[in-house]
Amino acid sequence: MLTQEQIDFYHEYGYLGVENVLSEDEVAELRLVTDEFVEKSRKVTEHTAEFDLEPGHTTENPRLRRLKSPILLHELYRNLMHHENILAHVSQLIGYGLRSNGNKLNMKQPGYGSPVEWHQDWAFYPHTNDDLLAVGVVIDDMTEENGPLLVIPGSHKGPIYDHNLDGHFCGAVTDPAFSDETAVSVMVKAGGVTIHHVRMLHGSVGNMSNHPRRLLLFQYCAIDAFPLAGFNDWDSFNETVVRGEPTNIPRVESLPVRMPYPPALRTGSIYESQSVLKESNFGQR
Ligand SMILES: O=C(O)CCC(=O)C(=O)O
Repeated sequence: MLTQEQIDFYHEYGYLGVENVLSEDEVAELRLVTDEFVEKSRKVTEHTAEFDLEPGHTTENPRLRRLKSPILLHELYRNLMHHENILAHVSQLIGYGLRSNGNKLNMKQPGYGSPVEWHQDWAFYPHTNDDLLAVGVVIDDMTEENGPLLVIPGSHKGPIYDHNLDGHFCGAVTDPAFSDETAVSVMVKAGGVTIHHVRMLHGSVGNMSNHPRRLLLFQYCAIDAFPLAGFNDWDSFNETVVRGEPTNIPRVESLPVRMPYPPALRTGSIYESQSVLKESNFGQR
């Protein structure tokens, strides 16, 4: 369980790093299964519904950047989304009833792992209230060198920045007023988790170290948070319930919102959407 101090920290600053959520055996299994997918990616030469590839990916030298929906690919990932320790932490922060609105496994391999430009998840999927967060299961120790998750403490209480370029959503902050001067790294060891609020400004630089940095991300929403875009089918919506009873009564709060429209020119993953940026938004980093 999280301590009251950790809960207060999350509400004040919008993020947390929590150590020792998974056992060593669980982490070992996670690495093994994830390595198998890198092997499988040798068979593909272009992005697929399952795999997002780094530039330079080949059969001889596979460079798998992301598993797009790992819970559909392996029961280990599916079970982890329902892991008792993880759900206990999430419920302490956003309430008992939970849905999941996405999952992915980002791999930053040594020497070339791509950056993820500054963005706010809320710019991708605004809801009727902002009790949404992402849990990152840390598969490899995060270090300053291997592209740890970066956050801007307290930014979850601030504005939603412009994420459009040349009239289209691009999945990255483009607002010239944005500054990352107060950013911090969320340093967590393998087996721990990062947690960030849906409105948190976050990103990560490329991995220029000799060590991998893989992060399995689960997005959770309070069960009474309804998406402002992309809601189409009641039954499939309720299949995303992780715990608690579905409700047809959204909790509606007055919050800053930008819709992710007109839609991105490049789609398939955040890396693709952000690839239209003319230069990185990482400032001096
Ligand atoms: O992998 C990371 O460092 C950041 C992940 C993220 O924010 C995303 O994929 O949306």
